[in-house]
Amino acid sequence: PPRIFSGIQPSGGLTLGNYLGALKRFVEKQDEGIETIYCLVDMHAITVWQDPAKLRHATREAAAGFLAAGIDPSRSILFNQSQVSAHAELGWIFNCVARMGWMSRMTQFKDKAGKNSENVSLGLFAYPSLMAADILVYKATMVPVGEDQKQHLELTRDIAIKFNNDYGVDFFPVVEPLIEGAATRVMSLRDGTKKMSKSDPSDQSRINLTDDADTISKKIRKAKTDPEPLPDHLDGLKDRPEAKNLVNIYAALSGHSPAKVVHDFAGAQFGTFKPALADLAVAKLEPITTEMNRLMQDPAEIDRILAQGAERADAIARPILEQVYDITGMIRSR
Ligand code: AQP
Repeated sequence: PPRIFSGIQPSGGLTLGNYLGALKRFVEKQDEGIETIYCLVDMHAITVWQDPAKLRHATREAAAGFLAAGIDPSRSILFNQSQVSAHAELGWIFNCVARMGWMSRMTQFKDKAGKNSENVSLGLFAYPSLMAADILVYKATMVPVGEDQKQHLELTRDIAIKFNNDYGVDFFPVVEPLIEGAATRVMSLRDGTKKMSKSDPSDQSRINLTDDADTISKKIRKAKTDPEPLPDHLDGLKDRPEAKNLVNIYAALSGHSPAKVVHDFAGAQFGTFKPALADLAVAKLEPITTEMNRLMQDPAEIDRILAQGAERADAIARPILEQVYDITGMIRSR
């Protein structure tokens, strides 16, 4: 049977990009009845320095976001990565399987390191190898992610294949990325060529799941656009990244296809389309924000849910890791 794994970094508040590209789809997969394991990858978050108090807060807030969006901890396993040490243990083994050259070709590393690659953490460089461990320590076969994670998932496949070859086993499965829907790549509201990101210095560039209705509306009304009205066909969005982005967001929030959205708003000016989008965004996001705020009143309850999830995750991961230790020749008797 298929098993789904995916994660989100608690490196700041969740954005509309994380919600539409990942979280909303995590809930859909859970509701399809597939076995789903979802992780707040706090060990990935510290590949870039995080203030400890903020990391703790962001981890609980992300957990609240998952629960508010519809993750049911009795059907999905929801936990934070550092509580299941099998991730780090398999991550080390994969550091010894993956090649330096593979990692140096990762575009996310190049983007995040910029010109200063001598001075970023070793963890940032090895990030995809820990990500491969996150997935394969459960032998998960399907990974719902946004478009930006495609290259990392290809590397996960390469690591699984090389491990199997190096040790002459047929142990790790080949992982399939699930990159689906109208919003696999939500763009910045200030620049239609840049991904919407939690770590963008401009708060105006993104919608946060913690934003109130007024803030969401203002950000959408102020979003960068071009002066043309909406076209009557999808082809008319080519070379109009900002317009295309708003149409895709509308489509993903409404559950309609981008083609239908363009059809419904053909010829409309942004003065009409933006308020409609703002109303839709508020209608869809406000209940989630309200529920998140309610859940954040009781952090001990969130910690309890994460601890329970960690126990269930560990029960799946530990036996798989023990087999890996055996395959690689580690003596495990005590
Ligand atoms: N803009 C986006 N559009 C669609 N999907 C997105 N995802 C992130 N941004 C978008 C998806 O969200 C999941 C979790 O991402 P992550 O937190 O692990 O890391 P990220 O991709 O690096 O996200 P951010 O927001 O850009 O974080 P920072 O700024 O810390 O790097 C993934 O499935 C991702 O595809």
